[in-house]
Amino acid sequence: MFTDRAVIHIRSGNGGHGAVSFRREKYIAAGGPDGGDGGRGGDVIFTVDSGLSTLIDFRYKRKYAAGNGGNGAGQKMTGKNGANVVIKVPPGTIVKDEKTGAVLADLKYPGEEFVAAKGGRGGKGNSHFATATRQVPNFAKAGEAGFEFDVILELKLLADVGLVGFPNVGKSSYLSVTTSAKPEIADYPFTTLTPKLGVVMTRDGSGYVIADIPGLIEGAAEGKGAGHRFLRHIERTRLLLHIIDVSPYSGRDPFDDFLKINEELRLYHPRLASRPQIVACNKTDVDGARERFNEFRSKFTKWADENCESDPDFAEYREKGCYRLFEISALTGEGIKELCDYCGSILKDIPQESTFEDIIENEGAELSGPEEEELFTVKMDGDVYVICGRFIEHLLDSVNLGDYESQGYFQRVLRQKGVIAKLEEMGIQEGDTVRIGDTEFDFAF
Ligand SMILES: Nc1nc2c(ncn2[C@@H]2O[C@H](COP(=O)(O)OP(=O)(O)OP(=O)(O)O)[C@@H](O)[C@H]2O)c(=O)[nH]1
Ligand SMILES: [Mg+2]
Repeated sequence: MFTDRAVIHIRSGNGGHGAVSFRREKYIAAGGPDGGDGGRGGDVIFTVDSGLSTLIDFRYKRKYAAGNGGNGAGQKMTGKNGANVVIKVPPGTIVKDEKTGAVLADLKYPGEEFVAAKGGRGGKGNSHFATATRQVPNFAKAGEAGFEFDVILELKLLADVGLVGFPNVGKSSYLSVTTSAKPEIADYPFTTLTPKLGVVMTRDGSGYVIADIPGLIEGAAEGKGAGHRFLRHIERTRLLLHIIDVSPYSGRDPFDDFLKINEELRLYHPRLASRPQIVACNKTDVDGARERFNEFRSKFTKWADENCESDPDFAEYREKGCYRLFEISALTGEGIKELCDYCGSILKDIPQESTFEDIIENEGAELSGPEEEELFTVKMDGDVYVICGRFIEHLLDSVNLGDYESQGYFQRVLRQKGVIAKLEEMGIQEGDTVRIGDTEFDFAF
């Protein structure tokens, strides 16, 4: 599968320093310490945005820094917390540590979040350090430094648009002029043997992925040629771009081509035939192509009108701009930009999640199965119950076990995720020792 990749630099904020200050008020002789705490540094957070499908944004912006916490001040004033930086990534993005190559997160679901670098904690002001014997604490704590490192983002690209059509109509040529992909192009059928992908940049700066699918022939749905395998790829795309050769060279009738390819799609899966489709007549630069295009247009329009009458779903599609006809030349570039932008605008109304969920459904065992099972594991180390799992270590990092409310939260999450049930199933008794990471505590739930 084709992967998109980007390396970016991230930095979480430093915690602010605690203040050294003493109360100064009229009529109060020796005021006590009143230095406030430093604010917390901002986190670097990745979040999954289903509106994105590529890592194209990271080619331009490579540095992401969260805000530093403000320093504490007198009168117990706490410094401001630094602002978090939230980095939006498309579903399916894997975040890796650039140095070690370790996978830090595998972000799949819209809305999912991952804190890649926590901001430093603010230092405590001197007001915390007064004791009975030390009434004038002349020190405060410095804020903790944030973290700074490079991460690799990797995305297995899912194609948004699938190019379909007869062999030799110019699908690879279209890919090569609209993206930076370099497919093989030649004047004979079946040049493209495996699907190729490329990222199209639209004028508004967003991107989408197109897949150049090897030419289909009649009988593909029955498994003729390698058609069946290619149809599986098309199944995953949100929009079909049907390319038709209107030059006299093809030796076939363009409208006949159009119907035949659609018939193959329908035979393979009725859902494919009703997938939004844009029709692009290519090679309009060739002599005689114009006449053939005009002929195609009148037959096509008649066909579309008839379909609208008999099928309300089709009418709705057409209203939304699907089955719109374009004239292009991949050779001269005519009509290409308009078509690219049009596909981009249509895609905005076709939800992304459904395609992604489809894939999880199809490849369920591979993608979602192990994730669920490996949420956490419990092992015995002598008498100690050892709980492992990335989520649980994150959880522990994010709570303060010395704090009553935090403890309550921690226990609730453990219960929700089934950790308590698992421990009980293993026969844990009150007072037994539980270990998570480096932290040990007594079981008391
Ligand atoms: N004149 C002209 N020739 C074109 C145009 N687009 C593609 N061609 C030529 O048509 C031939 C086939 O183009 P490809 O892009 O390889 O076609 P394909 O649909 O990918 O073909 P397969 O991979 O074999 O299915 C090549 O010789 C291209 O140079 C065009 O707009 N005008
Ligand atoms: Mg090709």
